[in-house]
Amino acid sequence: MTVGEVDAARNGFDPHTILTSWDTGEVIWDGKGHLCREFVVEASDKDVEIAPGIIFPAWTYNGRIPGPTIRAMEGEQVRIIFRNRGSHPHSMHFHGIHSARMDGVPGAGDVLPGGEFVYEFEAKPFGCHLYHCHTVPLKRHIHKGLYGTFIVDPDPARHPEHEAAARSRLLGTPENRGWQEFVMVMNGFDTNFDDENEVYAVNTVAHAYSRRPIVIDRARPVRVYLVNVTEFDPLNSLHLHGNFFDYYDSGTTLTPTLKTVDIITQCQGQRGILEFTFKDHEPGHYMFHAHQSEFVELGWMSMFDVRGEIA
Ligand SMILES: [Cu+2]
Repeated sequence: MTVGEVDAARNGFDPHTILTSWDTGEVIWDGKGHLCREFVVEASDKDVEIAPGIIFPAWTYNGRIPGPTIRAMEGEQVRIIFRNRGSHPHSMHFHGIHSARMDGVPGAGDVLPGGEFVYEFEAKPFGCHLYHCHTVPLKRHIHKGLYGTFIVDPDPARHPEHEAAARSRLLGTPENRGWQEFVMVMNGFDTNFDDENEVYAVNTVAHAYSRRPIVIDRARPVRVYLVNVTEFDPLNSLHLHGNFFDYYDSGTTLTPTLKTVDIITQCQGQRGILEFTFKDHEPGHYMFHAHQSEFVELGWMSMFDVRGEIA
């Protein structure tokens, strides 16, 4: 494992906080008589400590990697005010259903340094999505840290056949509060610019969740929004120890697309939702990590600290 501590205060963010931080924006009137959920995102250059003593010259959304976890409900109008305070042109390209004008690609929402663009679209389809910079050269712009998770919660009223599942996914409901939800972005960092990663992580800081395990209440189920943005390697993966989970590919269904698996493999840009429980397990430290051993040694090793009384 890495030796020493990463200075979260200097980074301005802590991977443990990122796990459960949702940016739900602000609900405003859009000026045309409709309600709209508005977010503000700024790109900036920033040095980020990704492992003890290893400083990466990053580009960030809102000063953190991954950027804010933007969360809205299916059908809501979403407006993202994007300001580029960085030294290079950038954009926000959302995975979702929207018009070409709002796609955040060269010629449609890429923003020069000092500029601003407002992306506006309906939040759909429900699921676990992502956003990232789509300015060329793409692999450099993404890998520098310009990516984040975009969660669209299902609207239970639209899914009467799976209303209970939809309510459990919808932030703010009592059913949702029964769950322990975490966002995990699998990423890597090429510190010497040779097109290979020297450091791997979930939510940026190598070994953050093995040095300080994620505390789990065994009585409550766990839901992980898992996104792979790792550049330069074709695949990344998550393997859970001592347990199995159900998986919802892209999160766009309310019934699992894979049942009872203990590894999920994702290409870059792939993502999905994992659901599992430790209710019948004894308390203890349960590992989860990439099943590529190289990634494990270079930072992608994590631990759940399952707590609770045994009946
Ligand atoms: Cu960019």
